[in-house]
Amino acid sequence: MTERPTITDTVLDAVVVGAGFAGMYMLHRLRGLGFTARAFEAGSGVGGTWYWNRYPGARCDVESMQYSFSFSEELDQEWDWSEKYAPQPEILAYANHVADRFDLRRHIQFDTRVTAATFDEMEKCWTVETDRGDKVSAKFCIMAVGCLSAPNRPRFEGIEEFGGPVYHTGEWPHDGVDFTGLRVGVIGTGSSAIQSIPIIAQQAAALTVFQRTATYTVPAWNEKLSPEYRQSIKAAYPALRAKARARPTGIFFPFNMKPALEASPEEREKAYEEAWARGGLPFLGAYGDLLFEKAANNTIADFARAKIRGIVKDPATAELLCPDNVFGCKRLCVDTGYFETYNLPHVKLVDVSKTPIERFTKGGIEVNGVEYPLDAVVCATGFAAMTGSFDKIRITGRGGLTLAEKWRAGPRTYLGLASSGFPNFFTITGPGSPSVLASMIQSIEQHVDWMVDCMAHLRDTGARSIEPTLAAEDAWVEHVNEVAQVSLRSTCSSWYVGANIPGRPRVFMPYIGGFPVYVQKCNEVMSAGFDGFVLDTPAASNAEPKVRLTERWRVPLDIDVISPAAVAAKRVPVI
Ligand code: N01
Repeated sequence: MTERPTITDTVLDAVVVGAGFAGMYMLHRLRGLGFTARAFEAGSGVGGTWYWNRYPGARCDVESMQYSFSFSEELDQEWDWSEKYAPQPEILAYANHVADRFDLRRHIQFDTRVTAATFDEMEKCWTVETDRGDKVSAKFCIMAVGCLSAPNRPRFEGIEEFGGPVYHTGEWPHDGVDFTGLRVGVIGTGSSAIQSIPIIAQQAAALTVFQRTATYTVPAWNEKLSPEYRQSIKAAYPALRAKARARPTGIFFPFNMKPALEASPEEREKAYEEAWARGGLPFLGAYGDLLFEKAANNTIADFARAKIRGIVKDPATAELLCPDNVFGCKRLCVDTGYFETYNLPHVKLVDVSKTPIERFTKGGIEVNGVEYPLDAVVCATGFAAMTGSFDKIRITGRGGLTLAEKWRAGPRTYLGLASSGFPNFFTITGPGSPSVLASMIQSIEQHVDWMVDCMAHLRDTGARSIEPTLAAEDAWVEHVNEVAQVSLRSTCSSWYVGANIPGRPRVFMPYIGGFPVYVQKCNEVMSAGFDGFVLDTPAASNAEPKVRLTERWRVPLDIDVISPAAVAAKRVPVI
């Protein structure tokens, strides 16, 4: 960490908390419209998720040609992704390239964690404080803290007595870890575990996986991208981006809207085999009713379990690995050689669903009276999703209300953009927006463009503040809940509902109604002069909002996938 003077007398238009993809793009847009802004970032570099998650095998599960910024045609053309699913180092290199290319670093204070943000009702501005003693004032406070960035470290008894190192996948050492010759334990079987287990198994002398819930995972069939393929995408990049924006997930891939229950068993088997052969998250797009009808979901779940039984040679291990919950209810995983890893003689699976991990001992982990000897442990135990990073900062709005108090029974926002009682406070990919159910980078860009147009409108009109009305927020929260109930996604104990961590309120946090439907709503709110928001505007001003950045989000729905009937019935298939 480099020495630097404390910043105490700065007055800015905006403070941005975080310099991942969200914070970087926000800085870029703010600077472009002449706002003064500074980002505070806890890490020593840009990249957010891709800065922290350096565990072995970390890579994206959205195809790289679509997992990138879309705002700059030059950026699209000059960057070359090497693989279908980009590995973490390459995504981090891309983030660094963006920071350099758009000259963002000089607006970022690294190695600095924001500890408090307090709204001054008289001055209508935020005071933001950091763990390095900085205290700056800004009209707008923008949270770019990410959805999966507060690691969940369960409090296992005896963990401090364990003789070896304990790692968390979300805070991986920058120098890497050499597991050669070690007996390694991995706790958890979510996406991070599923990606890292096959790689750790290649190094470790023995690998023991502690599984609480078995996971559905689909092969990635990752491969190198040829220059010809890259060129074919680049030749029509804007068209691909436009098609992606019109999709429920903000990602373009083949999708079949026909119901699984209307197909014969033979037709279904063929469709699932073909979708499995394509691999990845689009597997869930094999039929249109899979996340709405339990009987339809059973057909794809049976297919996936048969695949596991076909791959894993030991029948008892195969049965343990077969999930019994709704397929795709928890976030679907995408793997390379995950189930095959359990055929290796030095890899063991331990069920901790009925008998949880009792304690760490000096030499290992104890479950049900049995000690498993270990030299190192990897906690792939996930995150306090969506709200965890907000909880770490004391955020105080009007009347001394803290965000933690307001969100005690679950997050409450209007459109996931802002929260009543917290004027001039924006939440990029906040709870109540599609965020993790859509391509994160698309979600980030749409949110930032909307927010910066909104801030520019305040500047145009001389307005001092904006915040949602309680009525608009309540109606939106109700809608988010109502739509969630339609999907089978709301039925299991996933991090989407906060159920991965004991004591968190059970609320479906992201908006599942589909990215384009959501974007339409944001556009309508802006066109109607920020309907559902209260602006503290001078009486003389009734200027209409000028659309500067949000124009590119005015795309039609993709009728093949999102028919008006599907939207009316709130059955928009989000993968
Ligand atoms: O975390 P998770 P993750 N004792 O919460 C288990 C994104 N991501 O880091 O299911 C024992 O999914 C827990 O068990 P259970 C992606 O959106 C993307 O893997 O709660 N076990 C679960 O098995 C993903 O969904 C990519 O019963 C305990 C595991 O730990 C999200 O991040 C890659 C436990 C946690 O799984 C989070 O993924 C990686 C305990 N006390 C992540 N506590 C890609 O782009 C928790 N567990 C590919």
